[in-house]
Amino acid sequence: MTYRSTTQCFVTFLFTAGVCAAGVIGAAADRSARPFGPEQATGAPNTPEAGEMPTAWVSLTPDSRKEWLLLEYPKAVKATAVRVVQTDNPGALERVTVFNHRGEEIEVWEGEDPTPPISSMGTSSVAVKVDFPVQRVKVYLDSAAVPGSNAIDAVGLVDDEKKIHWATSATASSSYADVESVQDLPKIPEGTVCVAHVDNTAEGKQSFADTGFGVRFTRPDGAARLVAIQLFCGRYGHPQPPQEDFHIYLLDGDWKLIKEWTCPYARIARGEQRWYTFGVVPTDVPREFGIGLCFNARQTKGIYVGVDTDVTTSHSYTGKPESGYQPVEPKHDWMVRGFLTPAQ
Ligand SMILES: [Ca+2]
Ligand SMILES: [Ca+2]
Ligand SMILES: [Ca+2]
Repeated sequence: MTYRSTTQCFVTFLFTAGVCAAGVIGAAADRSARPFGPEQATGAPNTPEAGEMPTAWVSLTPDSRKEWLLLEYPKAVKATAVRVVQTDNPGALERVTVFNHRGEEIEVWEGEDPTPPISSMGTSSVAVKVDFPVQRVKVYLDSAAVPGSNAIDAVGLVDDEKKIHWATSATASSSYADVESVQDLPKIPEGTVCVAHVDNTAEGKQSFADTGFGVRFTRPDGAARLVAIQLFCGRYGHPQPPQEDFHIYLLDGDWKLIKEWTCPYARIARGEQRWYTFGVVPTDVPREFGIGLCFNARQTKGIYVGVDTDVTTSHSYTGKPESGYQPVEPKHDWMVRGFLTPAQ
């Protein structure tokens, strides 16, 4: 699991857009674009180095599913190639399609990414052989096959005069730009129903380096939307919190990701464990749902989650959305609660 702090990226990123090669046609990079959004794949390449840079598109989750990026160009051209500029964990490109004037999708390439996964970055060029002008291109990534975020900085459309056109708009299967941070709440929101298995006393505490926490809940009758979560936890490690976020997941009954939220590590005080209440963007939940947590803990930084052994049966799991969840044993539950409101 990779972790990134949007704030940190803003601070450290040096903007180098506007440096375009001769013969390049198309839009300049959209400076109002959201970090990591599909719009970051429009315009000419503007990501100066490999890594998690906000000037490239990154999917919502690093490895949990297949992803795609659909690009629109300023005009239809006689296309000869598509160039996919990959700036983090390349090698996941598995298919490229184009669209004819009737909107039909035509596959032009499928196979092994010309840029191998061992590269830090690279441009994959695939030939286009179609007898109609091209204005839309779709690239497909087998994200799960290449660990980490498979960032795409730009996608060039090469015409029969070898001019490269850059996209002016883009949409994607998902985007890390859609991750939202949770809000600190001073108290439990009024009019909510609590879903919980645990009491107020922790008989233990747990931290995981390479996996995360999951708790299953059943939505009560009349409650529909998750609006807040509560964690009984405390931070450990260096006194200064790391400049990164931990992750909170809303999962369905099959542990598939519905929504992800981030929370800065700094919101959790070092030392003694206590309840923290966080507001989330209200989100409808299925009858059976899960709440997941992932902290990317190390010896120097981590968060202990309270363990309640005073439960009649376990509802808790270890795992991560991309690798699945396994039930805990012996009997205990992670100290996590959810708060729901009726449907609007
Ligand atoms: Ca991936
Ligand atoms: Ca870009
Ligand atoms: Ca207890």
